Amino acid sequence: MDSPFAFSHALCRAPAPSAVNGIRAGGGPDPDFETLAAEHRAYVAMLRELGLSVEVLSALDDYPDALFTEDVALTFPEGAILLRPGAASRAGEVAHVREALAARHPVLLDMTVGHVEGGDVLRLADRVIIGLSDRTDRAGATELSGLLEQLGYRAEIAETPAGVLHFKTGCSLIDAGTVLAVPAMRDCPEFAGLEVVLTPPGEEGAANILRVRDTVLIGERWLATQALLAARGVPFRAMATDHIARIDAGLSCMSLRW
Ligand code: CIR
Repeated sequence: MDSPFAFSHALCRAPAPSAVNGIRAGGGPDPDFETLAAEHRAYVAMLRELGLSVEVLSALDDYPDALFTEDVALTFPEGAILLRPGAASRAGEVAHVREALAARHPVLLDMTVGHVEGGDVLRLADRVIIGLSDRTDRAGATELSGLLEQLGYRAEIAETPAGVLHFKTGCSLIDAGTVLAVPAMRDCPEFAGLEVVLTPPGEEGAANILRVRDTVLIGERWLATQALLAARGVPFRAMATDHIARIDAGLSCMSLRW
């Protein structure tokens, strides 16, 4: 199996003005569309700077959350899998990535039952963890495990703590052997064999980092977590994410990578 970070391609989607109405669990201020769009452009530019070939699909105003391409498919060098998002308002997004993925992936598999969103799927070096959540159910996770096996990946099904939107809202890989996790996920049994580094107090929102090749992307406001990465000698780039975060998203959500 390849490194989980050795990406050469990414698929993104430009935000539509309706993105300000994206799903969000809590209250808080609305995102400002121009600022959110600027955050998205900077993200795409950063992926390109890190050497990826990035395709940016056109905005879909009927789907406020469609810029979060990570949730509607899984992509690997061996092929791609179209998912079934658990959020009803997001189900229709899947059809809009099919063509782009079919053009790039000779093997394209479909889920047929249950629900899985890509934010609940964490790829490790030797396996894939599928977190059950309000968006991902056991029927979907079980079917997805079989589809992953067809692509040569072993899957494990895990629990996501209540109140955490997606599994990867609460954890991400720093490197192949180290996971950054919120304290509520410290004892996740599927992390056995990995070093678990906890987000510093008050920085639970930092857990959704994105490692691309040798560089970790992290939200710019998470200074204590950045210090932690610096102390470990991990190269990182700080990104503006405040307005994306107002609709419950972080750095992994805005792309599919392979
Ligand atoms: C949603 O609730 O579906 C969007 N507002 C945020 C999706 C974030 N995606 C992710 O964590 N992978």
